[in-house]
Amino acid sequence: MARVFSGIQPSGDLHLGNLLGANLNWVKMQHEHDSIYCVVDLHALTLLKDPEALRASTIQLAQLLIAIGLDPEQCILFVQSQVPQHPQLAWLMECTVSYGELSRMTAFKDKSNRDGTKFVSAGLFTYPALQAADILLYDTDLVPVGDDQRQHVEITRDIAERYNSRYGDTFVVPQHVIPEAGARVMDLQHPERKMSKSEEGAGTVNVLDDLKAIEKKFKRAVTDSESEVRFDIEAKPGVSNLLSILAGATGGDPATLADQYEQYGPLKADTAAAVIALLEPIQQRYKELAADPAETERLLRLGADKAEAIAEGVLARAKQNIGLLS
Ligand code: ATP
Ligand code: LTN
Repeated sequence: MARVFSGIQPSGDLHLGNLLGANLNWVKMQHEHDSIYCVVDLHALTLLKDPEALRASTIQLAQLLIAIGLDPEQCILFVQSQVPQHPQLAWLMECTVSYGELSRMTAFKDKSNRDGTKFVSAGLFTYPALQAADILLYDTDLVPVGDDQRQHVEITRDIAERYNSRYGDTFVVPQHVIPEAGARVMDLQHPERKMSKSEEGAGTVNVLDDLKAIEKKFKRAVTDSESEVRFDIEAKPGVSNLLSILAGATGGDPATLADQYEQYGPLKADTAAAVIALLEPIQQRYKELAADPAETERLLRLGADKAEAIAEGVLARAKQNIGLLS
């Protein structure tokens, strides 16, 4: 059975992009493969955080993932900092990746240049080494992510191949899994940029948003001055984004769905309705889980123990091959 691994940062509110780009695939894959999912709190430290807010976001994100459908009996769900092998292997990864390779990462360039980023931590720069450690620690075959993570999975493959050729066969070389619809959900107000946790506003649809507010956000979504409904990301980014969201939420194909609409109004209304139908039961389940954080913490601790049992063996192999004492 294939091994699946993916991670998500507790860096802000979970949004529709996360859901359609990654998390719904996680739910599906837990039934088909041997799946491990991680709330990557160490990655969230790359941008300055309030300690209490970080702790609360970590628990909340785990509860949201369970509410979406991750089942701790079907997959391993854990928090990165509770498995010490992650930062340990990350050092070996940092010594296997080059400064030049890390300098080419678009996520680093974007985040370090963003307005309001006063302090660019070294961790933001070496972030992909920790991500490579996350993935390689579990002999991972498949990494379900959104399109923006393509480059980070590529660099993980390069690191694994380099390590294997320098020190002998050590790591499985993983592949990304990117969904056909919803891999790149764009901001509803700025359809030229991706919906993002760190750029909230009227263009971001959060999983816990009030359902009426979601309807409004879709009604006000930016389209264009033509009136033709057509799937064409270059020429019609706003309309194409709505079609992708509708397809991602209903399991259809954006270009085929376009044929069913002649006007923007009904497309917006149907997309809002599909998203609300997707989110309403998630919000219900989340409310129940949120009432018992101690139970979530217990489940996460069990997950961390299961993850560590696997990570321990892979780290020992990596240390042995590179010449460290056991
Ligand atoms: P940040 O803005 O802080 O970088 P984020 O919203 O990009 O956060 P991450 O924790 O970095 O969220 O990503 C979690 C998963 O969600 C990743 O697999 C990522 O590819 C996916 N993802 C994030 N944003 C989108 C989006 N707009 N469309 C599709 N997938 C997305
Ligand atoms: N960098 C990713 C989060 C992440 C991840 C991972 C994804 C950290 N470790 C391992 C897949 C596999 C992000 O920002 N979305």
